[in-house]
Amino acid sequence: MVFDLDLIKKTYSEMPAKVDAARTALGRPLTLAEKILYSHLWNGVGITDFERGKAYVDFAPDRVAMQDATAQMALLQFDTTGRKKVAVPSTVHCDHLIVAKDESKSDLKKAVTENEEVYEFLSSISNKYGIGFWKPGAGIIHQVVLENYAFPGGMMIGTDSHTVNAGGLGMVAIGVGGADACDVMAGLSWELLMPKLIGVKLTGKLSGWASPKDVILKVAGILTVKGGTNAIVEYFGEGATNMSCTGKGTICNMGAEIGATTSTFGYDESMARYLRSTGRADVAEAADAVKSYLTGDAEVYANPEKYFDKVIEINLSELEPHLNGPFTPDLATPISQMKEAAAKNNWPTKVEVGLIGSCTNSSYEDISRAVSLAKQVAEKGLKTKAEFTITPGSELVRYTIERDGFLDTFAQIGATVFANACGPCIGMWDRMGAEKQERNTIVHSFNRNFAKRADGNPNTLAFVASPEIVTALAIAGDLTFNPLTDTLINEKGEAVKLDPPSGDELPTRGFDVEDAGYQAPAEDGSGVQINVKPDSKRLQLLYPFAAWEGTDLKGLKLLIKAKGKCTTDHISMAGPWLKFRGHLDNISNNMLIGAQNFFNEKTDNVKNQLTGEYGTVPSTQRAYKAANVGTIVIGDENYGEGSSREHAAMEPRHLGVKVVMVKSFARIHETNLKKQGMLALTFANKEDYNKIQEDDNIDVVGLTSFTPGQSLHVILNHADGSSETIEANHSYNAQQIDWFKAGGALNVIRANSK
Ligand code: MIC
Ligand code: SF4
Repeated sequence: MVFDLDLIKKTYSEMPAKVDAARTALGRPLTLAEKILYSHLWNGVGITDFERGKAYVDFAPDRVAMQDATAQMALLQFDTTGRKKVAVPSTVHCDHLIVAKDESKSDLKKAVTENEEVYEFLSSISNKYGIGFWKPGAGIIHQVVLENYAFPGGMMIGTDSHTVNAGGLGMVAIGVGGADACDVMAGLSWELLMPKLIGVKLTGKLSGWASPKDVILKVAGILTVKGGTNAIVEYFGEGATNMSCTGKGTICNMGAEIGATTSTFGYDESMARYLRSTGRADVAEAADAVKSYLTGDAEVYANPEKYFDKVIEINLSELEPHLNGPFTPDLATPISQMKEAAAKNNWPTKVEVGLIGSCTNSSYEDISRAVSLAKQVAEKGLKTKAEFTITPGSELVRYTIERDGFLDTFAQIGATVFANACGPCIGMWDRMGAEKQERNTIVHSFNRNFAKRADGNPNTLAFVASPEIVTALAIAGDLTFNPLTDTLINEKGEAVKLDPPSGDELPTRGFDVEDAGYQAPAEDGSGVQINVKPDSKRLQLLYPFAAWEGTDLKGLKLLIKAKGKCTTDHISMAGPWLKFRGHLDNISNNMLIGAQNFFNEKTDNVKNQLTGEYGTVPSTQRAYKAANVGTIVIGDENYGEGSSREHAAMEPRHLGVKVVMVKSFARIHETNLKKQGMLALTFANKEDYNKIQEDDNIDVVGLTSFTPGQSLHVILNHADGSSETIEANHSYNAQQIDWFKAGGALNVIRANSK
C-alpha cells in the first residue's frame, strides 16, 4: 500500500537542493548516508562538516514506527506532553505479545484475549493521536514498514533496534527508545551523535547456498557486537546491485547485532522492483526522478578509503554460508568448519528445531528458497529429522506463500506455521519441555541468540543462519551437516545430496492479501477517551521523575557489579515479562535479574549492604529505595547491547538507582539512560572496574559543575576505611545535562509546553 505519498514527494522535491548545498559546503563528494543525514537536518541547523563520532546534531526524521512492547511506554509518555496529534506520520504494530505455541490461528486468538487491555489501549491512543494501527496478526513491524512505508532517501526512527531493516529500501532508519520517539511525535528535533561511516564494498554475485544473510553473518564476525557502534554501515558495489531488496533488508536488519547506528544501500533497480510489486509504483517513479541523490557519489565508491572511516570488502562469489553462535551473534563459523568447531566446543550436534522467518528473514525470496529444499525431502525419499517452524513476517507474505502452495509443501515436512509475529524470536515461544532446561541445539534465521532468548532455557544453544541453511540442517537434524559437500542417507539407504536452493525474488503472480490488518486513525481524534484502570496489572500512567537534588551524589551503595555480557535482555528480560511493558512498577521486578554478580558469579543474587543479606536484585533495590539510599550499578563492556527497550533505563530510574558506570555502553541504551535522567558514566581507565568492591560506599563528585567534555570523579570508600578516587568520563552535551538536572527529558518538554 502507499501511505503518505505527499510526504515522500515533498522529501524528493527538496532533496536535490539540500544535497547540493551540503556537497558545496563540505567541498567533497558525499556518501549516501551523508546525503540522507544532511537533507534531514532540523530546520535552522547550518550545514558544516560535523565531526563524526563527536558532534551531536539535530535531525528531522520523516516518520516514526513503534511496536506494541515499546509503544506502550512511548505513548504513555506522549500522552503527558499535551499535544493533540503526532507531528510526523507514525504507526503502531502489534507483534511482540503473541505467544507461539500450537499454530497461528489458535495462538493469535489466545493472544487477542490475553492482551485485550493493551491492544485496546494502543488502538484507542493511536486513534486519538492520528497514528496508523496495525492489528495483531498483521505482521512484524519491520516487514510491515518495508512493505508499506520505507522509501529510498527517507529518514525514520522506530522504537525497536531492528528499525534499521528499512535500510534495505535505502533509508536511514534508526532504532531508539520510546522517549526519543515521543520527542519526534511531539514535533521536536531528534538528536544523534554524527555517526562514523563504514563502507562495505560487495563485489561478485551470490550463488548456490550463499545468501544475503551470510554477508551480515560474516560482517558480524569481522566487526563483532560492538564494531558498528556509532557508525552507519553503507553497502555498495556490483554485489549490492546484484542482490534483492529484501536481501538488503536482511543485511541491514542484523546491523543491529554489530551495534551499528544503522546500515543502508543506495537506490537501485532491485528497490524499484520491490516498490512496484508492493503496490508503490508511484514511489518508484518519484525516486527514479531523483535517483542520483539516492545513492552515494561515484567518486566515493571509486575511492572508498578516502571517504569512509573504515572499508571492508567482501567478494560474494566466494562467500561461504555461516552459522553464528551460540549465545552471541558475532561468533561466526563458516559451514565447512562447523564439524571441527562443534567438536572443539562440545556443542550438541543434534538439531532439535529449525525455525525460519521473523523480521529478519521472511521475504518471499527467503521462503521460496527454503521451500525448494523442503520439496526435495519427498523427491529424494528423505525424512526431516528436526522439528521445523515458520513465522511469516507479515500477512501479505503469509497470504501470498499460502496461495503459491509453499505452506502446503512445508506442511509435508511436518512444519508448524506460527502467527505473523515475533514469537520464538523474542522468547514468546511456549516450547514443550523447555522448563526441563536440557542442553540442546536449535538453528534459526532470526538475528539474536543471547541465552534464554528463544525459549527461556539457558541451555538452549541457538545458531543463526540463513533460512536455506536452517532448512537443510533441520532436514539433516545435524549441526555439522554441510549441504555443499555432504550427503544424507534416504529411506532406501541411498546417499543423496541436496540441490542448492533456488527461488523467486518476488512472486511472479504478484503479492496478494485479503485483510492486511490496518486500522486508519480518526480524522479528529480529540473525542477519543483513553482509559487506564488504576488497578490494571498491565498498564500504569507515568509520574514525572524527581529532579536532580542539586548536589554531588554521596554514599551510594553498590547494587551490582555486573560481570561480562550484560545486554538489555539481562537488564530487562523479555519473554514472560513483555506483558508488563506498559506498567513500570510491575516490570521493574525483572530489573537486572539476568546480570551476573561479579562477586559470587550468581544471577539475581546480590548483597544488601544495609542488612548484609543476599537477595534478588529487584527486592534489594526496593529495600534501598525504602530506606532512601541511592545506588550505583557497575557494568562491563558494551553494557546494554541489544534492544531499544527503554525499560532497561526506566526501571533503575524508578527504583532509585542513580548511576550506571561501565567500561562502555551500547548507543541506544546510553541515550535511554540520559533521557530518563540517569547518570551514565564510563571508566576513564577500564582497569578501575577491578577496584570496585562489594561493600563500597560510592560518591560521585563534580556534578555542580557538570560540563560537556569534562570528566567527573568517583570516590570509592571501601569497607576497610580506605578510599580511592577514580576518573569517570561521560558523553553528555549541554542539552543532555539539562535533562539530567530536570530529572529526565520529558520534564524538560513538559516545562517548555507550559
Ligand atoms: C528485540 O529484538 O530484542 C526486540 C524485542 O524487538 C527489541 C524491542 C523490545 O525489547 O521491545 C528491540 O530489538 O529493540
Ligand atoms: Fe520481533 Fe525478533 Fe524482529 Fe525483534 S528481532 S522485531 S523480536 S522478530
